[in-house]
Amino acid sequence: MKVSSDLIEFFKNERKFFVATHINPEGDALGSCLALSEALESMGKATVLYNRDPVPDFYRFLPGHEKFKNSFELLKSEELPLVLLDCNEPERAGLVKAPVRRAVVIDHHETRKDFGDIRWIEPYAAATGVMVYHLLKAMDAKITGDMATNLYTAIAIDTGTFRYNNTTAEALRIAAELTDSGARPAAVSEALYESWSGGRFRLLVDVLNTLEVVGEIAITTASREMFRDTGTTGADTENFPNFPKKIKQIKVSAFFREIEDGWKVSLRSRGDINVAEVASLFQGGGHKNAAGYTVRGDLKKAKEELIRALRSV
Ligand SMILES: [Mn+2]
Repeated sequence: MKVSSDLIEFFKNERKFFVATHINPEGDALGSCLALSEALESMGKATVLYNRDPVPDFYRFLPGHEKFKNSFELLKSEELPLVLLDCNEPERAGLVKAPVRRAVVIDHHETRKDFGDIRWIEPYAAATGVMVYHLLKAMDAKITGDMATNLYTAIAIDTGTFRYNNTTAEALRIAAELTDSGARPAAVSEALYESWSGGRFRLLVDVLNTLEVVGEIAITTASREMFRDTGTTGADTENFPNFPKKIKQIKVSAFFREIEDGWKVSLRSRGDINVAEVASLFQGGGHKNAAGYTVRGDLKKAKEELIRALRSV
C-alpha cells in the first residue's frame, strides 16, 4: 500500500490538525483517529479530535478516548486543516458547516464523491486502521503500545476479529506486528465482546425475539420502546445485524433500528450478495457485505420495499 508524498508533506508541513470521523463511531473510526493523533503529537504537532457523538461506553478502553470533543466551536476562532478518517464526506461526520482550511480524506469505503484536497481511498484495505498503520510507517513514527492497541482494535473490529472476507495475510501480519508493539489480543477481545452492560444484553434478547425469516433474508428490529426499557442507545446495537447470520441458510440480515423520524437499516450479507448496491437504491451506502441506509415512515412498508429490492439484485 503506497502512501503518497503529498500526504506525507501535508502532515510534515502543517502544525495543528482537526481530526474527525463518522457519527456513531465504532472501533475502526475511533482507533484510527486515536493512533494518528498520538503519532502526530509525538512528532511535536497538535491535534483536536472531534466526534459528533460521545464515545460509546464499551469503547472507553481505547487509550486516549477522552481526547474526543463533541463540539467544533473552536473552528470558528481558528481555521485548521481537516483530517477525515473512515468516511469521505463531511456530512457523514456531522460537519456540514465546519470552516476548515484544507481537507484530507483517509478512508476504505467505496465512494463516488470528490470531497477533499488530498483523497486517499483504498476500497480493498481491511480497515482504515491498516491505512493509518502504513501512514505511520511512512512518517517513521514509532508505534507505542497505546497506538498498537488502537490500531489493533480498528483492524479487529472491521474484520470481525479476523473472521470476515477482508481478513488478508496483510491484515494478520500487521496485527502480529501490533501485538509485538504491545497490543494484547485477548484483552481487546474481552473488551469488545465480553464487557457488555446488562441492559445491552437484554436489548439483544429483545431484538432476537423479533426475528422474521423470509426465505434467505432475516429481519430483526429494535424499537424506541426497547431502548427505553433496557436503558440503552443506538450505539449498543453495534454488531447486532450479524447475529442472524449465524443461521446457515441466511444470506442477508437486515436490522431495523428506530430513530427520530424513521428507521436506520443495517444490512449484512454473505458472499457475492452486494448490499451496498441495495443500500444505494435507498440513498445509503457501505461495503459489499455491510451497508446501510435510513428510511422515513412505516416499518411494514419499509420492510416490504427492502425485500423487493433484495430480490431485484
Ligand atoms: Mn472502517
